Amino acid sequence: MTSIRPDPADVFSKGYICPKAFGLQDVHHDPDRLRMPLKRTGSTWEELSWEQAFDEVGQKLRALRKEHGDECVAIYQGNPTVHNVGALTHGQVFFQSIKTPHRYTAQSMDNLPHGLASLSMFGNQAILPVPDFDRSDYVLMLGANPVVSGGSAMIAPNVGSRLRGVLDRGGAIVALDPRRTESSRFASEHLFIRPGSDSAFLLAMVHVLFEEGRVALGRLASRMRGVDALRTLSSKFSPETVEAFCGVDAANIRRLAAEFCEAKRAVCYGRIGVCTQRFGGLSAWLITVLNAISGNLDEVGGAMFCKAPVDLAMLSERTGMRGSFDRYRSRVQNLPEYGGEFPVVALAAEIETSGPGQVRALISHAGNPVLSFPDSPRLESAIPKLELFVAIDIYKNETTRYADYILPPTFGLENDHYELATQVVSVRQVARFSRKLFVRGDSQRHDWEIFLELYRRTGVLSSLKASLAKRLPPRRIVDALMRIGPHGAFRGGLRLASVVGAGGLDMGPLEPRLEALLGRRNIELVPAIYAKDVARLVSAMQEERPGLTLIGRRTLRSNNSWMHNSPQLTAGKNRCVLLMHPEDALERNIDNGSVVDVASSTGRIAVAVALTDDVMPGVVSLPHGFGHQEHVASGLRHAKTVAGPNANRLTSVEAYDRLSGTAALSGQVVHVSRLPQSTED
Ligand SMILES: Nc1nc2c(c(=O)[nH]1)N[C@H]1C(S)=C(S)[C@@H](COP(=O)(O)OP(=O)(O)OC[C@H]3O[C@@H](n4cnc5c(=O)[nH]c(N)nc54)[C@H](O)[C@@H]3O)O[C@H]1N2
Ligand SMILES: Nc1nc2c(c(=O)[nH]1)N[C@H]1C(S)=C(S)[C@@H](COP(=O)(O)OP(=O)(O)OC[C@H]3O[C@@H](n4cnc5c(=O)[nH]c(N)nc54)[C@H](O)[C@@H]3O)O[C@H]1N2
Ligand SMILES: [Mo]
Repeated sequence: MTSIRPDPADVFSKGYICPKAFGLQDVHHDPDRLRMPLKRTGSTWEELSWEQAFDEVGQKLRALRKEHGDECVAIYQGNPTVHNVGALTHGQVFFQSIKTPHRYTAQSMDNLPHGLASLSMFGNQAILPVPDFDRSDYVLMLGANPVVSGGSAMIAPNVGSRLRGVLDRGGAIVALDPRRTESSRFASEHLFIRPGSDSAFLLAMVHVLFEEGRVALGRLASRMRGVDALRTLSSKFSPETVEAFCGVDAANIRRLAAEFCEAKRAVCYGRIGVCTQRFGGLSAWLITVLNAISGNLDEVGGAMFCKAPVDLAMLSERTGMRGSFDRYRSRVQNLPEYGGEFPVVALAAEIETSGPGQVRALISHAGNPVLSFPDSPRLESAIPKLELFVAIDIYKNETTRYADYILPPTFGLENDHYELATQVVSVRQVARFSRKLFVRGDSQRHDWEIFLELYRRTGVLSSLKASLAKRLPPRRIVDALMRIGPHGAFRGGLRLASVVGAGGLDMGPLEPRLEALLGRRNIELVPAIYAKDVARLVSAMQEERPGLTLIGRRTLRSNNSWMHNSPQLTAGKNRCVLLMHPEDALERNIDNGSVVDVASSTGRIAVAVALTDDVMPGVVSLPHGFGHQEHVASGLRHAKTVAGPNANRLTSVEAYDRLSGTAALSGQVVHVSRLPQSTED
């Protein structure tokens, strides 16, 4: 691989490329990348043949299952599994065939509240709204920074130019964020909002819509239930009642409500900032409520539903697998199940606490929980208590260094690529498939091949089924699903070969489709779980919260915790700094650039501070995914030279949305003080 360049002919990106993509070259050639299975005995590592590794892992898993039952096995599926087509087509089988409640994925520190809102309001967690930015006249954006993140729960290349398009059309973008972000700079207006207060702000918006007679249900009026309940629920939340809690003036809330309703096509979009907080469930629900009662649900320029080539929403309707919530609860903390998984905040205690149902084995696929989980040091100290830890990962990193076995798959351009999961939230109906550019070596295995072999050796899949599945590589499954999908008839039949042949296909902008997905179901505006949770918000509004509030930050050249071994992506200045408002610094006698002590209820770190009025007074911001230097036993030789502490030393597993179980990574109370040494410098 000599260079990576954007492709101007690409139907979707049109020549836009994310800076992280350049880092793929470094990962591809990375001498630290693992290519053969590793086995750890104490602190020594030994390379194994695949045959032997599968044999040993299979045997150990079988023995554990026999002795303690399936529920002693926990599985974590990390973020990259969402972008790995084989992990989705084949990985899920393992996930489902081992009868354990201990399934964990990154979504419980990410988008779970959005899925829960869809499940509760539309009856299906896969019916996910996507903001139709390209045709909207008014975008109200909360807790998202798509110019840096590349868009999330919304797939749109070159978000910056799309946002600029809204303003060029004479529209407006209002960003509500405790930090004036890179995306806020594309907005016509940015307002600070106090972390964790979005649900109160949104209830006040709803309140004004009712009070001023602006509620307009539009085309879907006859399908909506609970309008009166919503009016009653929001009646206590006048803008004047919430302004102090939110840090947004009542007059501004009233004005925004009016603007939102007066715009021809408006959409409210909220992302991780509204999800990974104390009231993630309420906030995600209220975003869809606001879109619904302003007549912007399933309408052009509003919150729409993508008819993806592989139509996972419709497939889940047809198969009746619409998702679930709270069918059962976790053993130790009594946390609700969602879609057959427990929230990640439950895992450490489930390993630590003995008794029937204790987690004794962990299979981690494409995850780095020792950096990415809330209170990650606690998980780190729980991991050695496991009887077996198997990691499927390309690196020996901060987490996998604790594994008994690391099974390293092929990576990136050695794989066929299709965005099976995220295409459902694409802002256009596109089909793009990238053939692998490098043929894997004989001694390498794809993620999906590793899964199949594990199922077989563990005894969850018969040899016959495993060998049949082996003849069905991910691309064949994608092809079959495309043919039966909604575009199967597009230009004489959409199939993988036609997509590949054309270099990708664009089948146009989003089209209204919610009624087809809902079938006979209605839209529940006020599902009981939310009505009940509002009481918790009311009491939080009276609380005093001393100290500063910590929020996160994503940086353009980081990808959560795992691309810092790329020299290209980590060149230049230290990006893992604590942003602090000058007023807060003055009060604490803290100078720009000095190293400060940051303490929370769970841990403390030392970090360099950068003063800026881009953060709200009372709020400090620190990116996650760093902390490599603290882990000398990791095999990431370059990452270990990258500065920056692990933000998740500060986040607590006790901080989660009581409704959904989603980790509250944002909104942790911290105390920041000058370090004695920094005076001497
Ligand atoms: N404080 C704080 N913490 C956060 C967040 C935050 O905003 N603030 N964000 C949260 C969010 S949204 C997420 S999604 C999580 C992410 O956290 P994780 O799910 O733990 O994912 P990553 O940190 O991205 O680590 C990915 C791992 O996958 C490996 N990998 C990469 N590609 C492949 C592949 O193709 N196959 C395999 N088998 N392995 C691969 C990498 O080596 C790495 O070990 O972090 C969460 N943690
Ligand atoms: N470059 C880069 N891109 C990424 C990633 C990465 O690590 N680096 N990670 C990927 C992943 S896994 C994900 S899930 C997506 C996430 O995509 P986004 O959700 O767009 O991610 P963030 O940049 O974390 O944006 C969250 C915003 O919420 C704000 N915020 C924090 N707390 C609150 C609050 O209580 N209320 C409000 N209103 N705002 C708040 C933060 O200041 C921040 O601006 O990004 C993906 N893209
Ligand atoms: Mo994420």
